[in-house]
Amino acid sequence: MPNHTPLFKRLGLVNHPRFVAKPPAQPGTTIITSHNPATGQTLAGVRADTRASYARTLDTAERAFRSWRSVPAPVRGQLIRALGDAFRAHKADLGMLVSLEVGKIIAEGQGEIQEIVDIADFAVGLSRQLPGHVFPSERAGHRIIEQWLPLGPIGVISAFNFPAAVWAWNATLAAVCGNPIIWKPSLLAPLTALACNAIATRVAADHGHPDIFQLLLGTDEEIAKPLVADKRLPLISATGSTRMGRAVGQAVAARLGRSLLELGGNNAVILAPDADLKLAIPSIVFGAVGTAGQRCTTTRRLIVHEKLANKVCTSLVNAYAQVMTKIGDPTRPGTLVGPLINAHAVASFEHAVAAARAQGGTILAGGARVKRPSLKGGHYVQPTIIRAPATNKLPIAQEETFAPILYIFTYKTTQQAIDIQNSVPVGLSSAMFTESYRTAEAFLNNDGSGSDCGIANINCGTSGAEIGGAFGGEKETGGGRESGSDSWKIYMRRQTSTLNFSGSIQLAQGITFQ
Ligand code: UN1
Repeated sequence: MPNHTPLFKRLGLVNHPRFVAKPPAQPGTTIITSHNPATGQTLAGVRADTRASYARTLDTAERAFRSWRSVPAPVRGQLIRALGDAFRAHKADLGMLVSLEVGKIIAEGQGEIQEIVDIADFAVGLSRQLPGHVFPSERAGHRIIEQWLPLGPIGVISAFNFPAAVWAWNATLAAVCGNPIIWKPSLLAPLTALACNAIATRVAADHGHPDIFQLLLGTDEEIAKPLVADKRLPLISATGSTRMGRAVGQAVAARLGRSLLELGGNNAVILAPDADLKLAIPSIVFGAVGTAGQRCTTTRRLIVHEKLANKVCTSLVNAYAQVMTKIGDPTRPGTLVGPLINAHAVASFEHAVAAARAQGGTILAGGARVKRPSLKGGHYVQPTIIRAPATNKLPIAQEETFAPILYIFTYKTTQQAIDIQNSVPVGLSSAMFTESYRTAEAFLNNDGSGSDCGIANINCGTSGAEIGGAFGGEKETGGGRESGSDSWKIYMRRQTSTLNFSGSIQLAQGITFQ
């Protein structure tokens, strides 16, 4: 078994009071054990939080808020600048830890850390802006201004598939907005969370604010449920399944808190009859197979014009034949497809394939577990293509299965393609490949009749969004927006002020009251 101790040492894990090098075989709930999905072996463990440490964490966050909010925003930005530099310096090691813990190939593990560096850069710039508005008043000698104020401690719940970047989207923006962060990561990626949070805490301590990044690790009963219900957290940002988001959204709404939900996706690529297949095929393959199909933005459906269908199926089957030879240890250069996260994910994959078969789908590629002796213990499945029957009816494709399964549908008219694309309950990402301006505009139509997703791309796949745009989606994706654009506003409270410099009192709406 490879020795990961040097890596853990470089990341400051080995001497961390919560790190458990050799967790007991039956740890119960006091230690969260991390497993390598590529081998099934135990990596290490992290001591879980308790009700008592929960209470301390919340008290600390409240205290930290009172001092952090008074630091001028551009000075807060300097802390985030140092944080970005620290992640730059640890990019290779943290990327490797992500690969070990959740099975991403090296390039994607590092890409995830790069996303932290990118959002940190964005947040530093933002720290000099946080722009408010000035509005004309209807009263002479008056002005209306709007300013944005720190909100309070922010709860962040993140999923295993982006175990670092999604925390950073929230943490960097929330921090420049003047808020401390309490992070409840996935129990499937506790080491990545511990390492990232330790780096952030060290940088924050160097800047005199040791308590703005805190971690709470524990079960739903012990930690997540109390966190979501806690009135001291004005905002809960949660990324994960629609089922989880529904529970979080309802609990937060019950206390009239604010939630930012980034939930499931069932993302489609539409291939118009004039699509440039040199662009489309590699984009589809990366979108469907990258991260072993475990991104919210994974391409799960291909909606191809009937004229192109056979040709596209053949090209994809050929591309997948090559990809099949590159399934394996994600930490090895050259691997393109790593494992799924655990045995449960493999069972969901098998369930979806069986359902598709029973519903009349044809398996064009893959469809089974990978049973290579060298990959024993790992949760590997074959990237899979399933063509829907001629009726286009394949109910299983309505569901998000977190695995590399691509369902193929055909269409005749652009409207039909858009209708199929919009027919699922979620609405995160979407893409169309076309050389025609008119067809592209039908997809993006500003009357809202095109794609109903939060992301709609032309000649660019569904996954791998940059941090600069707002990220999130509609319908059962939850409606939240994270990362770029004006997503920062959710981490602040808005205040409208009317300023009277006229020297007299005038009432609005022309009211006289004497
Ligand atoms: C997610 O899967 O939760 O657009 C986030 C992408 C990445 C982020 C995905 N930048 O695929």
